[in-house]
Amino acid sequence: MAQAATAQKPAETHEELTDGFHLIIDALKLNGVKTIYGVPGIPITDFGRMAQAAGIRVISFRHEQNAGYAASIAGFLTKQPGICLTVSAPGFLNGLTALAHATTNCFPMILISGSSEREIVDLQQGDYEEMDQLAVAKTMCKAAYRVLHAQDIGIGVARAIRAAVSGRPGGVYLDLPAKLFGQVMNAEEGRKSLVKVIDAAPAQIPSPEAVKRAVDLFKSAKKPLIILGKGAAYAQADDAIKTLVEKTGAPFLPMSMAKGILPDTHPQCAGAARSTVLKDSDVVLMIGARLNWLLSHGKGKTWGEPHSKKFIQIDIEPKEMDSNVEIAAPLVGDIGSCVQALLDAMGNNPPKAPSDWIGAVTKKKEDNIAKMAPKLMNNNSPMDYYGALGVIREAIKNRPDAIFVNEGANTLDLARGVVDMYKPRKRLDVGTWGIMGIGQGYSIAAAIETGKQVLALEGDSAFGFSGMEIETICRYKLPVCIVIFNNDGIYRGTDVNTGGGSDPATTVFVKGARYDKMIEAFGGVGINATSPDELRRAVNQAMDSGKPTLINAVIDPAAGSESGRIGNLNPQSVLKKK
Ligand code: ADP
Ligand code: TZD
Ligand code: MG
Repeated sequence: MAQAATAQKPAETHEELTDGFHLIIDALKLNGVKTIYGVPGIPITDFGRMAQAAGIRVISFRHEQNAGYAASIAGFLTKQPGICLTVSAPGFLNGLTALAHATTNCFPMILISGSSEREIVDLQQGDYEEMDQLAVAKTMCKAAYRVLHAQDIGIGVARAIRAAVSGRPGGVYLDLPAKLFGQVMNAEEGRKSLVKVIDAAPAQIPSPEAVKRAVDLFKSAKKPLIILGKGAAYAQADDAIKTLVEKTGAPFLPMSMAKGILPDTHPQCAGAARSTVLKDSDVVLMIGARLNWLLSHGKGKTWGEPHSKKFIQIDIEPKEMDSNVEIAAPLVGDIGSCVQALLDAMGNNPPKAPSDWIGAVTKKKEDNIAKMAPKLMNNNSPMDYYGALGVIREAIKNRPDAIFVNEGANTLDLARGVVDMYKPRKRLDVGTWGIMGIGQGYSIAAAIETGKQVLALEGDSAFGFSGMEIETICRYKLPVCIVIFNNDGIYRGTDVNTGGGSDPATTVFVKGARYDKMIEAFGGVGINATSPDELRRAVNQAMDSGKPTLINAVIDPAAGSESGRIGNLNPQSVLKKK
């Protein structure tokens, strides 16, 4: 509120004035916004400067997409909307992928873009960076608003915040035309026009009938399974979830970003017996996870005999129920309230998972873990994925507070299985779309929002999507250690161009590239690691020092498989086989 400008009108009125710039900053600060991620330029350069001067941390990126990913994951980590700020048309479009990504992943985020003059845009008269941004954004987010008058800034910001975090969280677009920033109004009127959002994401209590239905069904289970999704991680209901899991004794399966709500080393964790629990369970309680492609839509071979199981689903979004298969016991509400309601209804007599089922799952899991163990201990050079992942796994075990960012194909799928997480919201990855490019944006936001060390494990292709942001990491001196699993390409570095021309295959990169040299250009630490022992030393050095570090981990170019673990999703040409 101290931001109201003190500019004075001509002497006779002495009216205290404020303007759009200050009102937007005041509205954001009033609602607890501490950080803005963005890229400056017309018409928001001065806005960024003034926000910084007013005590908001303004992190300047090299590309809006990465700033957008940073904002999206800030939203996931904090339950407050992450803010991304861009210029008009091209900057806005660069941020839009991240806005859509936030919406798809149910992360609260607000993309704020400056835009050009409405009168010119609407008559298509060719303004500087002209585009009807509001119309474009609408299809990609939960809500989209434009503010035309300074006196509406308070309401505009409040609506954007509430839309982003209430119900199922998602991306919101806020369009701010250039003229708005300079609009002047009476400072006192301006202060009164601001809105502090009260109870932005109200608890949503499930109905007692729905709770009873869910408990009765869960009690009938002979082979219960609890699936935790990233909605459960987002909800920050960690204690209630842990109590529910432990009281029922049921095996639990964490989806990728739900790893660590309970430790992966927990006796009930069925991560290493995934196929078995999906196939053989009879009642499945889903907490903040969707039956989308990541769970084979709840049907097919993965899930065993047709109609062999019943689902209980906890979700804040009523439309999620029956989206892929019938949900026998829908529990609509927020996860904290729903899990607590289940606990209350179970009281001192919770259903206990039968011991033969627990025994079968535990046996399967121990067999799989034992099979994997020797692979992770090899010291081959060049490294295969397992030898290198053994080192990463150990690094997170030794530093369970570190945030682990992960993208790639093999580098993602194998790491997900191997690297145990011990605490909630420590694993951040490609999410619902399997999107490449989140690496540096996520790392930057994770370091800034949590103050913790970040370990980012990225395929050489994945890294390339946001590689330039290593300059941002060095500029802000962030404790980020990037490990690139460099196998000379996408999935593998050994493909050849079967057409026989001189162009390389479409999936390979320059052989023996030294990504570690790139960060040296910005004063960071670059290390080349050719064996697990070297990689271990390098990771320890980086994480002890907290200095921006990029480790080029040389992986055998032949070690990976096409599309990692999801090669089956590639369409096949019948003609190819002729
Ligand atoms: P995963 O990819 O880990 O399986 P999804 O992103 O598919 O997870 O699912 C997350 C689900 O969690 C979404 O359907 C979303 O509506 C839901 N969700 C998010 N936050 C909450 C909350 N606080 N309470 C209830 N459901 C939530
Ligand atoms: N573009 C975007 C935005 N997201 C994508 N998922 C892809 C393209 C396609 N893609 C994948 O699904 S994984 C991947 C691409 C390009 C890169 C895999 O190579 P990598 O990992 O070097 O990162 P591995 O270890 O070599 O498999
Ligand atoms: Mg690769």
